[in-house]
Amino acid sequence: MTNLLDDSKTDPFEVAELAAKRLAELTGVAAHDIALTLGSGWAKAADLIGETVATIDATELPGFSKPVVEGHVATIRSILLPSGKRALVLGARTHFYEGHGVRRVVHGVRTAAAAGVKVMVLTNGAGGIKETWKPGTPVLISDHINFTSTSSIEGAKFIDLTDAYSPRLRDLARSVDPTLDEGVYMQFRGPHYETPAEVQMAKGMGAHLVGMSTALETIAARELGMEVLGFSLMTNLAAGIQDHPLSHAEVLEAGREAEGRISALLAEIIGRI
Ligand code: 8IG
Repeated sequence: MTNLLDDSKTDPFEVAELAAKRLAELTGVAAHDIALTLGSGWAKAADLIGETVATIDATELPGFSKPVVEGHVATIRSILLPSGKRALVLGARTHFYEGHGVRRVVHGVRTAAAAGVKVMVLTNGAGGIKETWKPGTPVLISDHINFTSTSSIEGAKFIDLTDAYSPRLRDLARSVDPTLDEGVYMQFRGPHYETPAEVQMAKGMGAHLVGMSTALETIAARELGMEVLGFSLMTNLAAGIQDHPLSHAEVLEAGREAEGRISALLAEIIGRI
């Protein structure tokens, strides 16, 4: 399928501007303040943060395309928060492992920025390296290691990534739940999980979480000056840390079990931003 972003001559920021303009027309909301990408286990937060005023099919916006998984509809929801702020929930993220290139991976983030968003909330499901974490534990992302061998930046733009994950927002999250732990998230390409040897390498490099998203999205958000709040749901201990093989079914089950709890936590945090 053709996509505007696949043409190297098109400017991805122009496509994001077009998408934001169409978003405003379709939702009737001129600008948004906060955007959320809800990964495995976090989806229920969308129903808890406020009143959904519009739901659109992402494929109606320039640059977005049909999700690869049959039966999946990528929706974008505009939500009015009790504070009067406007939130955008970006459904069905494009993963780097899908092979459509980095532009498609970060198009939602760029569209959010073009729609006026200043705070980008990125959530995911991840494998945990800290043995003390139990599946179902939400972890604040304190920093990342981008292990994808690529960048979401095009051209010679030198983006500072010190405090990429906003210390202000991390403090705010901990004011809601002081027991929240933090960790360094390492993005692998996937879609296979790591070998136990790779997990030991990640541990040695300083990672506490391993996953297949988020780092490239954070880089794109920082290029655009957005504040980032990152959360992982630790659904499984990483390969070789747990005593049995990883299974997608087990990951989904841990997500389902934790969903109500962590979505309520995230909604409370969003309410204070
Ligand atoms: I959920 O153990 C989930 N996503 N790379 N490794 C990687 N991604 C993941 C994992 C994991 N668990």
